Amino acid sequence: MLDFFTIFSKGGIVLWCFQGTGVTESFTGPVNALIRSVILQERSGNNSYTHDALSLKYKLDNEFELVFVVGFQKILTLTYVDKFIDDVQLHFRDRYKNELEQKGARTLLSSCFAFEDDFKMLLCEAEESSKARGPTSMRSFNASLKSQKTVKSMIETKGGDKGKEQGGKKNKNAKKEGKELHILIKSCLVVQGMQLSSMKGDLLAVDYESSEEEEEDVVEKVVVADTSKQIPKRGAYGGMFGMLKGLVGSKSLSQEDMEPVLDKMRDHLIAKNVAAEIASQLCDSVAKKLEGKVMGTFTTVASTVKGALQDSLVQILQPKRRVDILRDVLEARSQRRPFVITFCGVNGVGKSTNLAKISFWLIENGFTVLIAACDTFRAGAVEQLRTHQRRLNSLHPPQDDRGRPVVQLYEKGYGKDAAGIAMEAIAYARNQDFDVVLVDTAGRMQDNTPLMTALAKLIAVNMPDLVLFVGEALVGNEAVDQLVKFNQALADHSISDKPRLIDGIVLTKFDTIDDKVGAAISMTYITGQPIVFVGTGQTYNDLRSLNARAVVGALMKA
Ligand SMILES: Nc1nc2c(ncn2[C@@H]2O[C@H](COP(=O)(O)OP(=O)(O)OP(=O)(O)O)[C@@H](O)[C@H]2O)c(=O)[nH]1
Ligand SMILES: [Mg+2]
Repeated sequence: MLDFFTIFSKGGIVLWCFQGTGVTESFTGPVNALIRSVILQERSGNNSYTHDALSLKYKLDNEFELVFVVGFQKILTLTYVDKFIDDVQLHFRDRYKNELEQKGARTLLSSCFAFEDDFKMLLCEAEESSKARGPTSMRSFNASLKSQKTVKSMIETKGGDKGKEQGGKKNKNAKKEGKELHILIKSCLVVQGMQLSSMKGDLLAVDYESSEEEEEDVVEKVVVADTSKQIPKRGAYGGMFGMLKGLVGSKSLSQEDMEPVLDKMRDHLIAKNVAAEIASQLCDSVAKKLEGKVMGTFTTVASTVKGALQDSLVQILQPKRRVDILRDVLEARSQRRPFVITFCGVNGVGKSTNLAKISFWLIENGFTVLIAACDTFRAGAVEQLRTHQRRLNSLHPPQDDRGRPVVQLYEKGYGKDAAGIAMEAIAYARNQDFDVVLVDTAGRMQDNTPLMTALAKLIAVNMPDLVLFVGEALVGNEAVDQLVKFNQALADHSISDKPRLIDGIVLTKFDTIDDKVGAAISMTYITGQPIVFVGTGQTYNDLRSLNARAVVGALMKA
C-alpha cells in the first residue's frame, strides 16, 4: 500500500529506499518538493505534506542527521504510518549505529545498508496490527464531546472574546483616526519643506540599533561561564531565555527539555506581534529540528533553541527569489513595453502613499511613471494621486527633449470599472513609452466578496508583472487572514488555470511599531513571498528594503 519509503542523510545522500510493488512513478519529484518547500523552509512543524495525489510523512532524526520519508496515495487512510515511521527509524538507527556514528559523507557512501528484509518485516507487522484493530465504529452522539457541552457554552459572548474584541477596537480607532486625518493629511503629506535625499540605486535596508542585543549576548556569555562551574546564580537570567540556562552537558535534546523554553519563546513571538498560529508552528518546527540532537558541552538548551529559532526566522525572511525591480523595468523597456505593478490591500494601509514613494524612487532612477487611478470608489482617491503627481513633477523637472513630465496620472474619475481603466492606462503607457505603470486600487476588506472579485478580475485581465500586497506592520493575527483571503480570492476568481497570486509584500508603517516586527514574519511565512518594500514614514524618502538579520535581531530582543 505504500508507494515508497526512503531514508537519506541531511547532506543529501540517499542511504536506502523502497518502492511499492506496481509503483512505476519516480518519487524524486515529491521528495524534492518536500525538501524544498518544507524542510529547507523551516515549515517542519507538521510532519505531513501533500504533493499532487501523494501524502508524504516524514521524520527527522537530528542525532544522526537523517530524514525518513514515506509516501502513499492521499486517498488511503493509513493509520499505522506514524508508528511505522517511528519503528523504522529506531530499527535503522540500532542496526547501523556504528556506520552512522562515523558520520562523514565518505563513510555513508561506502556503507551498505541492506535493510530490505527488516523493512518488510516491520511493514508486515504494522499492516497486521492495523488490521487486527479493525475498522472503528462511528461514535454515537451521547458518546461525543459535543453532548457534554451546554448550549450556553456554545454561544459566543462578547466578554468571552475580549482579546479579539479589543484588538478590533484598537484597529477601528486607528482606522477612524486615519480617516479623520484623511483628506487633510493625505493631500499635504510629504514634501512639507523636508529635505529629500537622493534615492538612486537599490534601496537602503531597514536597520536597528543592536546595543540591547549585544547586552543580552553578554549576559548569556556570563551565564555559560557560570554554569561551567555549576553554580548557577538564581534570578540572574532575565528575559525569555532565562529559563533552563543552567542545563549544560553533552546530552541529546528531548521534547521535555525544550518544552519550557519553547513555551516562553512562543509567548515572546506573540508579544512581538507574530500571529499566534504561526508562532506555534515555528516553535514546533524548531522542536522537530532539534529533537535528539546532541548538544556540545557548555551549551545550554536555551542557547541551542535560540540559535535554531534565529536561523529559522532568518531563513523565512530571506527572499526565496530576488525581486529586482530596477533590472526588470530595464528588461521590459528593452522589449518596448511598460512594467506594470498593481497594489492591493485593505483600506487605509498606505497603498497610495507607498505607490507615490515608489514612483519617487523609480523617477530618481531615471524611469518615467504612469500612475493609473483605479481606485474609483473612495472619494478623494483620484485627487490624492493628482497631488502626488504634481509634487513629484515639481521635484523632477522634465528631462527629455519633448519636455514631457516624468510622472503622469491616468484617470477616468469615479464609479467606472477599474479593470477597464487599468487596461486603457497600460495601452496608453505602451503608446507613450512610459517605463512603468503603477496601478492604485481601492482598499477592500478581505471578506467583501464583490470587491474581491473585482480585484481578481483586474489582475486576471491585465496580467501585471508584479502584484504587491500592501499590509500594515501593525497587524498581528489579522495579517494571516488578510493574506490567505486575498490569495484565495485571486485564485477563485481567476479565469486561467494558473492564477496570478500575490508576488510580494509592501510592509507599511514600520516606523510606528518599535520592535514589534512580527507581522514581517507572519506575512512572509504565510505567502512564501518576499517583502519587497518597507514603508518607514510619510515622506518620499521613507522607503526601505528589508534587512532580515536586523528584523530578526529586533524580534529576539528581550
Ligand atoms: N507612519 C507612517 N504612515 C504611513 C505610512 N504609509 C502610509 N502612511 C499613512 O497612512 C495613511 C493612509 O495612507 P493611504 O496611502 O491613503 O492608504 P490607502 O491604503 O491608499 O487607503 P485607501 O485608499 O483608503 O484604501 C496616510 O495618512 C499615510 O500618510 C508609513 O510607512 N508610515
Ligand atoms: Mg488609496
